Amino acid sequence: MTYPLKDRRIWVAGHRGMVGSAVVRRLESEGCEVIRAGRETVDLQDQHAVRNWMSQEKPDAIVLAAAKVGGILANDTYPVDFLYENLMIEANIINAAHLNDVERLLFLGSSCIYPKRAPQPISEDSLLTGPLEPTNEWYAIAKIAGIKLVQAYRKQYGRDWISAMPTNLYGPGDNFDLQSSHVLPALIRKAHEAKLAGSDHITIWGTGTPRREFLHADDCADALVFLLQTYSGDVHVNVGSGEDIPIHDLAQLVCEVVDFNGEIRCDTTKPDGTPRKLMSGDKLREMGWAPKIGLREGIAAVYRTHFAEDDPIRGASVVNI
Ligand code: GFB
Repeated sequence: MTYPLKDRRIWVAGHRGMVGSAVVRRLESEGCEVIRAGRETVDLQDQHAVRNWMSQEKPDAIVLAAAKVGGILANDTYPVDFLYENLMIEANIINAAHLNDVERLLFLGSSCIYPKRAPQPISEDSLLTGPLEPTNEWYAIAKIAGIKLVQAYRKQYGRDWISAMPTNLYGPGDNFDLQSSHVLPALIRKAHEAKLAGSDHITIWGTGTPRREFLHADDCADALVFLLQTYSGDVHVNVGSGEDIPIHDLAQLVCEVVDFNGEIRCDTTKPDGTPRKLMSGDKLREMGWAPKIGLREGIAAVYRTHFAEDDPIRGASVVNI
């Protein structure tokens, strides 16, 4: 199956977010027209506004990267926001895409959709086979609903739409707010600020024993464009690096990159979350895609981009739309 992007009009929903902006960069070489719509243009939580906007813009394809995202503490603290806002955004966009005959749609989920104790590495068929991780079950349920809605439109209306499940992502334009961010940007910022302050330690959340898989946003964007062009199937596709690392070792790696030599302390009043969520990348590898950016190299690039001249910390809001 091939879907040539040249001369197509592709809406990147969530174009300002870390993933959305990486997809916009990746599409630059495809000869397509990228449609952008900030929330000043259309409120994605307003069904009427989304239908009106879509009927005027009539994109040929949509990369649905708009979502309310955040780390473990934000997810655990704002369950209504993570469930309700993500349900509204995806339902409005997917339904309006159907009403406007959008040819291709790629829905973006997350690796937290899988059961807390799924056998590792986690394959796509582990979905809905066990209880979710409590700290982010609301976001997970919203994303599972999105996967199912895409499948429903394939089944009932023959829509050639697909879903992708990225692992924990990091990259340029990440959220560095220490309360709402994911672990990797938080550790980069903590090590950097400790170095500037001459502090003798940084404090990480939890025990440092959970393991996480990381993929650079530019690798993720490359995989998403690859799938948009080549994949058609009911089953969602995992997008990961295929390697995971204990959080404590990640903190050590970040300190090496930042050149901070202090102690790494653990605040065990904060949650660990799921012990591990390494995904199987076999399905995507068999299609011929593989990541290019190694973790150390990727962290160093993010550090240069956001902290080299000690940029003001871009504490992006929790809402990356
Ligand atoms: O990245 P993170 O916030 O989210 O946390 P999840 C990953 C691990 O890093 C957890 C630990 O065990 C955290 O306790 N950690 C250590 C820290 N220090 C820090 C810190 O300073 N900040 C943060 N944020 N974590 C998310 C889901 O789960 O995964 C989202 O909540 C999404 O919905 C995302 O699915 C991909 O990996 O635990």
